Amino acid sequence: SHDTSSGPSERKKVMVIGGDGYCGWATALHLSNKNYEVSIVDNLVRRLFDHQLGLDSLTPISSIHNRIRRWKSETGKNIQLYIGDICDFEFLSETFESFKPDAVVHFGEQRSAPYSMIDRSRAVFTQKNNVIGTLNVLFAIKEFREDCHLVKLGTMGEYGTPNIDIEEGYITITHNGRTDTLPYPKQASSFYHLSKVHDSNNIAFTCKAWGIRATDLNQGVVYGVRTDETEMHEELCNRFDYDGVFGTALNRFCVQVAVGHPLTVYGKGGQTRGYLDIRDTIQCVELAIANPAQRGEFRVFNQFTEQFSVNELASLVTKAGKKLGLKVQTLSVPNPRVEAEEHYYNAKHTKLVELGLKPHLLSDSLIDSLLNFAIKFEDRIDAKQIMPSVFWRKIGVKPKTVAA
Ligand code: NAD
Ligand code: USQ
Repeated sequence: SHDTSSGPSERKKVMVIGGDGYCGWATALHLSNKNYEVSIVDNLVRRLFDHQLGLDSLTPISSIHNRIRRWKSETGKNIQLYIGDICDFEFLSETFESFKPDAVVHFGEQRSAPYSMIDRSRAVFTQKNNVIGTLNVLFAIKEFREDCHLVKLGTMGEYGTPNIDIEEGYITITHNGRTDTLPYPKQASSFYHLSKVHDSNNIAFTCKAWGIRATDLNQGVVYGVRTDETEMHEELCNRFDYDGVFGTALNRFCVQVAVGHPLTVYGKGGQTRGYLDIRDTIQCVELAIANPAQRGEFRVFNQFTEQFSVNELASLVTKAGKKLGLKVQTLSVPNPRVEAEEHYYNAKHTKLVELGLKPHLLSDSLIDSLLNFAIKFEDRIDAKQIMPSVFWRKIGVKPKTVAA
């Protein structure tokens, strides 16, 4: 329906929780550029993990305060900033009462599978942070903004790798002659991925019980770094993780090629996942916000554009590296994780396309530009951080400390 009442002073208000992170920063700027009224909520814990583990982003990143000041001076647009922990309900309540969001995009979780498998205390932190944070957001919506749309970042990893096609959230099953549409079975394979399953269950329940409107974006692995907004100025540059704890497959491979490190294929390399360009992350989130779920509806979208095995990614990066005259080798690393290394994988991903997603598919040119990007920051690469340092089978209760 056409809403004639909303003039420029009644822009849709979007609260981006986790807006200082990789996906959140790019999304916050994009929505602000698209004339949404944006606030960022973040406790900066991601920057603390780097300090504690001795890691750093490939790209130099400015403080959140300088980022927001720079955005204002480049575009004239304001982003409101709330620094705090969403697990603190009093803090979260104040942000809701002050900002009054029409939509909340929730990126604010501990998102690394290896981090959640370091030791007992990190496993417990991950599930406490993620599950309680999301519960608090649900309570805040119920208490202060019951019409607010929750757009929650989930993960394709909630489904695991079943030997049948993966549907978008629900599957229709006929059992003993009766038929029902049920939540798709979840088989997560780290304490992190499991935290997302627990979140999904809590969200689904509150949609039913309280009439919350929610969209769970089961996102695949994100790659890339530049977006139209982050490239406006070097102080707006996004973070780019390549280390064995926070770095994800394709981004890591590009950095490995840049420093002449062999590509770290874990195990047999047949592990297949859905992948997407960070420019599509921001597009998908915008589409979800522009087309909100109904009251009481728990919508699930599978958010990725193409699927690749680790071996396929390694060969694409090898080809691109050779084109640039680089020597590329592949190393078969004993798999630090417990996961299927050869399996069937066919996941549906049509709902976002139906809403208008125009995917940026992985092309030679993108890998070329990512490689050149990694080469540009070669001096900042710490090769010691590349090999995996967390092993699923070795997790113990003893706190694992990082020695200098
Ligand atoms: P990130 O770690 O770069 O960003 C997360 C941000 O949330 C950080 O800035 C962190 O400080 C903040 N945060 C964490 N806990 C918080 C809390 N309790 N209170 C306030 N702020 C908090 O992660 P990302 O790569 O941008 O991922 C964002 C979301 O997208 C996550 O939920 C992740 O599970 C999901 N996701 C990411 C990928 C990927 O490949 N990066 C893929 C699929 C899904
Ligand atoms: N892998 C390698 N070599 C590497 C790094 C990874 O072979 O150097 C393999 C892993 O074993 C795994 C696959 O590549 O089979 C993907 O691993 P990843 O580290 O790129 O991604 P993952 O741990 O699944 O987590 C990332 C994000 C997480 C998000 C998830 C989406 O960190 O927040 O939820 O991607 S998904 O994979 O769809 O669950």
